[in-house]
Amino acid sequence: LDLELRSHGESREQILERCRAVIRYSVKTCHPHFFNQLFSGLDPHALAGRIVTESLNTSQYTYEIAPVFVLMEEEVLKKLRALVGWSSGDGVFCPGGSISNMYAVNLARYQRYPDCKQRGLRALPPLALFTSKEVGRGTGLHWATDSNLQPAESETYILRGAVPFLVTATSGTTVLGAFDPLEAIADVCQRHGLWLHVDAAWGGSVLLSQTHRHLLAGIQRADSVAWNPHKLLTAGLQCSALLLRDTSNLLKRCHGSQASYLFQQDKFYDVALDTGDKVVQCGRRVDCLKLWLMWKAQGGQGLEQRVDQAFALARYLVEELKKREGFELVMEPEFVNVCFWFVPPSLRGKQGSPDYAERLAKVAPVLKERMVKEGSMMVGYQPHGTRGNFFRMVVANPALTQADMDFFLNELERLGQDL
Ligand code: ABU
Repeated sequence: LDLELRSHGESREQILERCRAVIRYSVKTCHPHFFNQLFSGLDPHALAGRIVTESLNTSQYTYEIAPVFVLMEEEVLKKLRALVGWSSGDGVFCPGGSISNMYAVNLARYQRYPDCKQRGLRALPPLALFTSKEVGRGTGLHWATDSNLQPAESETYILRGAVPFLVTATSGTTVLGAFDPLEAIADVCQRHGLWLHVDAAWGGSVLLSQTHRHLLAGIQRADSVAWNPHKLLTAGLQCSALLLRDTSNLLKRCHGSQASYLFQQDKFYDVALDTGDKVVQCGRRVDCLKLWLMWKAQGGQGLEQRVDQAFALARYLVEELKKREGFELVMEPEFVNVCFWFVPPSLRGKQGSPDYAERLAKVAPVLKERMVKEGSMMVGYQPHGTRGNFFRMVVANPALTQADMDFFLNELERLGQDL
């Protein structure tokens, strides 16, 4: 792979060969045996939307250069909000779920301290946010997870120390695919006047399924929701919505900087259509068309079927896995993340031995190396809390069949038969 940039240009044939090399050496994330991330698969309509978006090459920040996309973004956000359970509100597409979550933190803080932009953060008292242990490190106060939030325990935390301003709950955690009990958390937030943000980047698409949307029961009580249709809905990277219940223009008041070269107030159209001041970034990619076009083609019913099919295939995988020697579930999945250890022949029946956990944790990295070097499939692994490395299989690609689940189990057995 020749990456060096030179002073002379190359011929069209050479450029075509460069393109082939890029494709040859890149990971084919749309392949049905790519199980490594929370996204996989290629929807042809979403792809068409992405090609049109790239070709038109505009920025979502002003109506004057993105008239169709400004109107379309609002229509798509309105649809997503309706699935959350809101008939009004606000929102914006962001560059990924973490940025959506960060914006929610900004909004919760700004709502409580509207003068924080003028006074600066040092003028504010120490602030506390509450989140599940799954979410990460930092200064937030944590509750235990596996969907075991104890609201009473959290209330005890709220009463001491810094000023609480925000609770973030998760609908579909990254590794285990767990869903926090939103009704119970919303009760606590309501009692204490706290902003409730739901990180549904992964699990938000479950709202499309009449069968499974109960997992997010209570989400309509949130103040903000992050939802990434580029994950389970395969809209294509990236497509990450931040949805708000707010109708008071909080996004613009919090993030806006009124750049006079973009957001002139004496334009010939309604300047509320200039959405660029809703975010701290300036240029903003068009992320709505791929989802809009896919939705037009599939309809809400087609997308619902995809979600239901993913759940059904994950259940099939779990049942098949249980029939085989050498596979040990980490937990019964709530979602389409199937987490398990592959126990190789040399470790079977040795569960009681003192070095069992240590030896088991070394298995996943070896199998991963083997599958990547063979190019046969790709699945992620990680340690988690006190648990040693285990595989996280993600059943997300709409092209998957039961045969792919069988292949997956057979392939792990084949790759690990000599261990
Ligand atoms: N935003 C977290 C996604 C990580 C993953 O694909 O596993």
